[in-house]
Amino acid sequence: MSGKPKLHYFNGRGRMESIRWLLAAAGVEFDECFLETRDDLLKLQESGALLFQQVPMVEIDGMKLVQTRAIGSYIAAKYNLYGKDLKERALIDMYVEALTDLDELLMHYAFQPADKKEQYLANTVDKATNRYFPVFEKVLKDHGQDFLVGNQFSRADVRLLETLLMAEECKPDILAKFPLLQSFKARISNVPTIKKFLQPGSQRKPPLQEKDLPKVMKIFNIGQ
Ligand code: GSN
Repeated sequence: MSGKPKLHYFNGRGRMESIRWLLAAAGVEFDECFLETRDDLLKLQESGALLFQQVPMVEIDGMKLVQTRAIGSYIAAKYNLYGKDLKERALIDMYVEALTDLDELLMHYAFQPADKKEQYLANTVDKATNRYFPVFEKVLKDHGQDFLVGNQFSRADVRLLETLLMAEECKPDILAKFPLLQSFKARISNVPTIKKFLQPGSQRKPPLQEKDLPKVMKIFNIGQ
């Protein structure tokens, strides 16, 4: 058996993308098993491999982990991306959860009906630039360090970079008023494992395309 973690999800970002980023940042190679049809999901459910009948699911260290947050916490702790003590961990958790909230807003943009897209994007950009980005800009300014927490690379840095890039996909100049986030982006993009993940041909997934929506919705029985 290969020692690599095996990721079970559809061939797109969704909830699994942050797990892909985390493993890549840790320099861990992984295999992926893609759900292509609803039948693939039903088979996986019937096999008993999914504790709550849901994906993401990651086979790692003899376990079948589900629940995105739990999976992320395990990987972050295992690969020393989770701070030096409980207080750093709490700070990292707060940052990661906030970025997850913003990510969800960004991710749901693709699912908006055509006539709601513009307003949805405006609201999301407003949240990003008035609620979330100023916090991270200030954190970097106040401590003057390269990383968000404890002067060492953590899952919070990985999550922030992932989110900054997603936000730029929605609005290319969204970081215009955040010089420290711009330099953070350049710096973290240059961490060797991340640099590799950002190159074409990696397991990083492209944004969900309109044309892929029906397939994903069918797999998960959304809106049926
Ligand atoms: O974060 C988590 O992993 C869980 N709290 C939620 C996982 C979840 O909702 N999975 C859906 C797919 S939507 N995107 O990941 C799922 O597996 N639905 C199948 C079903 O039969 O409920």
